[in-house]
Amino acid sequence: MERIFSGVQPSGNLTLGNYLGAIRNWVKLQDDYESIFCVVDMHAITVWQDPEELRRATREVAAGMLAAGVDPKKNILFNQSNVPAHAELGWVLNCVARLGWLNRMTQFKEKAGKHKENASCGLYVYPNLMAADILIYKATHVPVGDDQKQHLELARDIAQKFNNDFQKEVFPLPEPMIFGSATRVMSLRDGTKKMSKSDPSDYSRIAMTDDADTIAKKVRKAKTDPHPIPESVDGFEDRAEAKNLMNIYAALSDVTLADVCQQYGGQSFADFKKALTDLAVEKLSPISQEMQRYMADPAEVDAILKEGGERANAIAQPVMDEVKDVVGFLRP
Ligand code: AQP
Repeated sequence: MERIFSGVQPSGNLTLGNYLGAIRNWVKLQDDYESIFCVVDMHAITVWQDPEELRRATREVAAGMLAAGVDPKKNILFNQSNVPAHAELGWVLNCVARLGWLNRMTQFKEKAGKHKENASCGLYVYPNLMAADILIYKATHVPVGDDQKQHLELARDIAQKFNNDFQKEVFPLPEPMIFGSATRVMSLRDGTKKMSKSDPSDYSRIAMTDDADTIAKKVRKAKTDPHPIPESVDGFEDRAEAKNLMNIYAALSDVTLADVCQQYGGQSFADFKKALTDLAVEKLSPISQEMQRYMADPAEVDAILKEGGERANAIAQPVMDEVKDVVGFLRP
């Protein structure tokens, strides 16, 4: 059976972007693939995280995955720092990846911004650790949002260079899986920026834990434009915010953007926003209620993560041993 690896950082509250771009798709794939889902806490500390908040967010991201329908019996669900082989392989891959490759990564440029001298070294080599996350399980497929496509291509380059350098087919080249009409959910305040957990503005995102009133307020305040809703997908030129809201609607209702244009074309955004609010509340409330139930019982979440970590470790450790042998590390 082919194997999936994917992860989410506990770097804040889970967003609708994380749900539509990643977690929702995992649930659809879990019957057809052997799946390994990870709360990537080591990635989260590439920018400052308050330790208590990091622990809370780690449980919350796990709760979000469980509440969305990830089955911890069928799949492996764990937190990254609990399986040491991620860091071990990450170091080896730091020595395989080339500086020139990392210099092209747009996420580093966006996250480090104008102060890149002050960014952590971890933020810079983050894509190498992400490659290790995938390759340590010899995963064949990686379901991600569109924002992670470049990092996935890098993971393939790293796998290929490792195999070439050592003349051994150790790693399969992982395939990205990017689905649906919401592969990149954009900020509600700026349709050119992606919706992000770490955006300073709370109104830029819908969090998975938002209640109905908060969702309504955020959708009402979401930026649009004075024009009516276009009747076809050709009518979105220079209308990034309009397109984003309609894409979200399409994804939540499992129809195409063209269908939404047909349904709401010519109407005002005020009416459409009401419909979008109702739909978002209908789809997200059951998940957020279930998340709250898990968050009220941290011992249950911890037990799931612990068991998942043991199962992940059982796959990762032999691969790490293989890598050590191939690289020439003595295992006395
Ligand atoms: N806006 C988005 N639209 C579609 N997919 C998205 N993903 C994230 N944002 C969107 C997908 O969610 C998965 C987990 O992402 P991550 O937590 O590893 O990191 P990220 O992509 O950097 O997400 P955030 O929310 O923007 O986190 P911060 O603010 O900490 O950087 C990935 O599959 C990603 O594609």
